[in-house]
Amino acid sequence: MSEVKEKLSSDELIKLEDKYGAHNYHPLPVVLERGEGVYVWDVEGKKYYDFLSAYSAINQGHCHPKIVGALTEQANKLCLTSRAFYNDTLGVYEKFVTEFFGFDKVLPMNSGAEAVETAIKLCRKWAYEKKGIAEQEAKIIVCENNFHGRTTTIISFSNDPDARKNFGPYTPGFVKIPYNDINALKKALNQPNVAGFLVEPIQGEAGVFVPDEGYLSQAKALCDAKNVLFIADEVQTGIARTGKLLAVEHENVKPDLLILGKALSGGVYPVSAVLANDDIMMVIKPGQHGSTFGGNPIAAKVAIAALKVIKDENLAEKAEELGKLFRNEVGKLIEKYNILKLVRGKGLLNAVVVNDSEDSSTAWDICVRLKENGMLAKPTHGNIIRFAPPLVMTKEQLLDCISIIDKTVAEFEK
Ligand code: IF1
Repeated sequence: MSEVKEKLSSDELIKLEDKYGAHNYHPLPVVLERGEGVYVWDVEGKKYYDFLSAYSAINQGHCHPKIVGALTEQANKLCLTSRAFYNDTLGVYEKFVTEFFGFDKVLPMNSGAEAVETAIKLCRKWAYEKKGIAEQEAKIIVCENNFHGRTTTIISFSNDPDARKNFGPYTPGFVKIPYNDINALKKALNQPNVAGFLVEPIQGEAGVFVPDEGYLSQAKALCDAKNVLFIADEVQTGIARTGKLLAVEHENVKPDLLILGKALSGGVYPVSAVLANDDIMMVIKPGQHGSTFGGNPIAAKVAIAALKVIKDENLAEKAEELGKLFRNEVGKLIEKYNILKLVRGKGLLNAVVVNDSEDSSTAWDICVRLKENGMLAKPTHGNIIRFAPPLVMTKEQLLDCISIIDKTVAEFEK
C-alpha cells in the first residue's frame, strides 16, 4: 500500500478524493483543515468565514470547546455499550433532552435520515395500533420539493429527479401535496387512512422557502381535527437556527413527533432524535427498533453540551437579531445590483436568489468568487445561494461578510 506523504496540497487532496472516493458530491474547490467558531482554514492556511455551517449542523460554531470537551472526556471513559446493556449517560441525556423540548420520551438515533425513518415507523405503528387504520394501509402526507434525507424510503417521496432516479422500486404509502397550501392539506386529510403529515417548517434544500404566516398552526389544527400526527422535521431548522429553539415555535405549534439532528451535536458527532409523548412513543416495544450507535455515551454527552451552549449563549435570540440585520443589509445590495433578485429566510437560515436562469452557473460562479474573497457559501438549487453562518457570529463579522458579498457581486454586475 503506497504511503501518503505528510503535508498534501489542496490539489493533491482533491485528486485523492477523486481517485479513491465515490463521486456523490461536487464540492466547492476548497480543502479545509481547521475550524474555530465562524472561521475555517484551508490546507494552505487561507482563512474563510463559514456561511454554510455544514448545512446548519454547526450552529454553535466550529469545534466549540465545551462540546469538544464533552466528546473527549467521554471518549476517554466509555465510547459505546450498544443498547444490550444500560450505561451511566443515556438516562441522564434522555431526561435532559425531553425536558429541554417538552416531551415525555426520546428515541435516540444517529443521522437525520435515520430519525426521519424512525418517525415514519412510529407514525405507521401508531396508526395501526392506536388509530385503528387497517395494516399496510397507512398514508403519510408529504410536501412537494421536500428534503428529508437520502434513504430509499425517503427518496421514494421526493420529487427531485437526482435524488430518486434509478433507485426504485419505491416505498408506497405517501401522498404528495404542494407546500404552503392549506387547502391542499385539508383535501388530502379527507382521504381515508391518513396517519401523519411530515413537513419541514421551512423548506431548506428547496431554497429556504418560508411558508405563509399561519400555515403551520392551521396545518396542526387540521391534523388534530383528523387525529393525524403532525411530524415536524427540524433537522435543519431546529436548534435555534431560525431565531427560535424550534422553527415551529414561531407559530406556537407543538408537533406530535419532533425530528432533530445536525446541530443537536453542534456538528461534533452524528446525533439525531425523535421526541414524542407516551401515547405515541410507547407503541415501540423492545426489539422493534434501534441502532448500534443510537444514544451512545459520546452522543449523549455531546448533545447535552451542545444544547447547553444554545441556551447559555442565547443563540436563538442572536440568530433572530443577526438574521434581521443580514436580510436588511442584503436588501440594500438588491437595490444596488441587478444580479441579486431577492433574499428570504428566518433567523440565520437565509437564501439569496440570483437574477439569472435556474440552469445558469452564475450562483456557483458567485460562490467560487466568494471563496476567493474569504467566505464560503454554496448554491442549494440552480440560482439560489443559501447563507447560514454559525449562530455565534458577531455583528461586526456579519457586516464584514456583507462587504465581501457586496465586493463579490459587483464583479458580476452586467
Ligand atoms: C446531503 C441537502 C440540506 C435535512 C432535513 C433530514 C435530513 C436533512 C430537513 C437528513 C439533511 C443535509 C443532507 C446533506 C446536505 C444537507 C441538505 F442539501 F441535502 F438538502 F441541509 F438542505 N431533514 N440535509 O436538511 O439528515 O441524514 O443528512 O443527517 O445529503 O448532502 P442527514
